[in-house]
Amino acid sequence: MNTVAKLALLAGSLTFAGATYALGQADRPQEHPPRLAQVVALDECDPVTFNAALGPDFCRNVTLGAFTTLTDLFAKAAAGTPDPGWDFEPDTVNIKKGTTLSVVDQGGEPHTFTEVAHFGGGFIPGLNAPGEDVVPECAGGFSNVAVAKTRILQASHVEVTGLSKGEHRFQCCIHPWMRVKVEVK
Ligand SMILES: [Cu+2]
Repeated sequence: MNTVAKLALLAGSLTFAGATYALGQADRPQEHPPRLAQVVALDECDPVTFNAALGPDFCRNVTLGAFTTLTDLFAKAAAGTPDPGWDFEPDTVNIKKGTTLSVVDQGGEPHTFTEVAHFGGGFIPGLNAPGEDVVPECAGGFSNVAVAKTRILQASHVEVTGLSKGEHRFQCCIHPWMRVKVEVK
């Protein structure tokens, strides 16, 4: 084979390889859909009052002037009208089995993303709705390893995998009005 023929053959196989690669890329979204769903935890903690009571750096300044003081947060919860600035978004997630749930804390303070059989109160009685008791999954607070493992710190995330088909409920064990329903199909 002369050099020209070898080069032509090489060029042909490179083109073929390139085409195969491109086809593989194009096919990927259908064959392997992105199995990741994101949930965001939000809050509007006031660094001055939170940190005075709970320690330096407990609440970090992330919102732009939209703060709720620690006293107001408790007062609103006790009145049965908890602060909507403390929130998981979205409230409902529909996923296929095998999807990883990534929960990121974009708020200023820690939260938990804890699976519960039934929504209810958290482990800080003063933040629960009137008459609401702590749910078993939140009992003991962070001294309970099972609860501590579901904690999400500021600017970090947790990943929830292996969810079975059906409906799952997650809530924050600190701010129990932060709730998410996950439907797995
Ligand atoms: Cu929370």
